[in-house]
Amino acid sequence: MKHLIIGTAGHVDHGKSALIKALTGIDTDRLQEEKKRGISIDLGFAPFSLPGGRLAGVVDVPGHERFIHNMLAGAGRMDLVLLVVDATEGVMPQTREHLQILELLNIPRGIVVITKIDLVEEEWRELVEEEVREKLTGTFLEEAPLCAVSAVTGEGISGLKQLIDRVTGEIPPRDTKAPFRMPLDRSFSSPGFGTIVTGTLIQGMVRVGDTVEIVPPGITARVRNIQVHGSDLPEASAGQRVALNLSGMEKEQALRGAVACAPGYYRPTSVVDASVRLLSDSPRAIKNLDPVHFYSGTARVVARLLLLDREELSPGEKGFAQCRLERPLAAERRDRFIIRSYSPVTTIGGGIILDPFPGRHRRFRPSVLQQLAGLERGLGEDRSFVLTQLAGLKMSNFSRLEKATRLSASSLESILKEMELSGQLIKAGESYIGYDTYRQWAGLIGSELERFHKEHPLLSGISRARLKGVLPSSISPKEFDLFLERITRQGQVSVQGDLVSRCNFAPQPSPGDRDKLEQITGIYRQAGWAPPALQETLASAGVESSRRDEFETYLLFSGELVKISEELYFHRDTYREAVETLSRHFRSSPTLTLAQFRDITGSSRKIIQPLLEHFDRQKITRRVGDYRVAVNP
Ligand SMILES: Nc1nc2c(ncn2[C@@H]2O[C@H](COP(=O)(O)OP(=O)(O)O)[C@@H](O)[C@H]2O)c(=O)[nH]1
Ligand SMILES: [Mg+2]
Repeated sequence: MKHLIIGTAGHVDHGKSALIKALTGIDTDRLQEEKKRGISIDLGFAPFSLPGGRLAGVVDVPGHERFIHNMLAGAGRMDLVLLVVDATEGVMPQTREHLQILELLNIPRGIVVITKIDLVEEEWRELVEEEVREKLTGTFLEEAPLCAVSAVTGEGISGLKQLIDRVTGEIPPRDTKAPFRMPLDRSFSSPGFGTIVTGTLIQGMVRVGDTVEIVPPGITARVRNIQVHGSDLPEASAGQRVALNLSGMEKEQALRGAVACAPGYYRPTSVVDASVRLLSDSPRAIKNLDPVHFYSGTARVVARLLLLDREELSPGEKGFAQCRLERPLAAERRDRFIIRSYSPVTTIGGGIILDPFPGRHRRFRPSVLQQLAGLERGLGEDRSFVLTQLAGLKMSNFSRLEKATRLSASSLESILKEMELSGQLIKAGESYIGYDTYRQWAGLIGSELERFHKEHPLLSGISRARLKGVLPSSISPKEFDLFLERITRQGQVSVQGDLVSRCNFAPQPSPGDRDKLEQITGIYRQAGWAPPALQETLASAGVESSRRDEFETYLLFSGELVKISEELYFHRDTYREAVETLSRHFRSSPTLTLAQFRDITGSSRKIIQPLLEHFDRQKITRRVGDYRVAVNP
């Protein structure tokens, strides 16, 4: 079932409320004061059964300029607007202001309704229609259908109903799978029921028993009951006018301007980056940090605009601004807002939120402006937006991306899948990386490996921790491992335990290195049981100090030398001789003392003690008091 919201707009007394009464039978002027003064002050609501059988929610807005803030609270999320013009008066100031607001809020479609035709002659009516058409040229209603009616005689009303039915039939359904979101326009308490909040459900669904969060302030409450146009329902979905009976909160905790939403969906924000446009007939320019009234959803706050790309924003211009809000509100990328001058209060422009959680910016920073331009380009398109967010996060798992993009899990999932298939992003384990980041990182890793292998041709690889140092430090070791695993599959690198190398790399001593290596092993072979200190030997063979670790690693890795202790290295022949001597001894005797082994080998205590300790560590021997026994006789 598709639900939709129809709203009114137009100058005060042009017959909006009377029209809604003629269409729906409901008097939307519900406040006592409204009845007494005969004008609409606040929003009025009515259910509207369309001829085709669907039920629409109608939001009737006040026209009087003093109550534009109430009009704004209702106008935000209409599917269709009825722009009402009195046939006796034609287009008036609030007709124009409402039209500008509707345009800034990007209301998708409308019908122009000329009312009170019972009061004018046919000829006059045609003149008014012509005038209205002319004034709508260049606006979103330029091509809108136009209809003339009388709420008093009923003329034209049934034709208008048919027209509304036809136009709304073309409206695409709202996203009911997205997280629940409902800007509140009223809250009151009703004896015996507690707190009741009302609003237009703009996305998702809500069910009795759900926990919802009210932001701001960010408190949760349980939905005890749901009403849509006076009937109790078990659930409500996007496009409906909804009243929620909430348990666990006071009405003062849920004021107009707050949003009821799925818990955790919003964090209130008091700074947003936006693209801001001033109306070409705005009576004034905005200077940097000028205070303005800022209207978003049903919220209204005072904001100061930090103009990021110009000294001042002149009528007709568009620019980037960081809006610093006096009070926090719930905001989302793509939300439209209206700005009105601080005093006197008139509508001067509006904009689109590009980033609801920006960092602090300096003005005129090319990098900031570039980023905002990217966000703006991505507004109509979720894929590029996801990519921009991913580029900012570098590498991210699903839930972090979900938070950053505020897309519903289901739509994010399908976008990620599509982009993975088209190669725009790479999946590494459970993490996602934009393809550009991936390529950049793979390049960094590749050139680091080249550099390392060239500098240390004797080493079989670089340690993971050292290699990770070439990538941004924000990456966790786990993410780095996932990334490595992913590029390993690509066949560029290979990983052996802790060591990473270019694929198919094997240590390859240069002829010069080979000479030095032979010289060193020669010295050790000759020295036998009285080996020299390694560092000195390396130095005497001409190994520069920066490469001594590398030579040592290679000599040990290739098995030419065996490390007995930090200070003691044997040539492999001497080591084999030591192991053979040891096993020969144990064949004839179950125990061995240090002195015995020293005498058999003709070596010194300085050598034998570390050697036996080495055998203990290798689990070849085991120490028992003053002597040793074989672990595996
Ligand atoms: N004769 C006549 N009067 C109308 C018609 N529609 C509204 N009115 C009168 O115009 C006045 C303002 O109407 P209302 O609906 O309150 O205007 P709103 O401020 O736009 O909501 C009221 O006195 C209505 O009775 C109409 O079609 N014909
Ligand atoms: Mg009214």
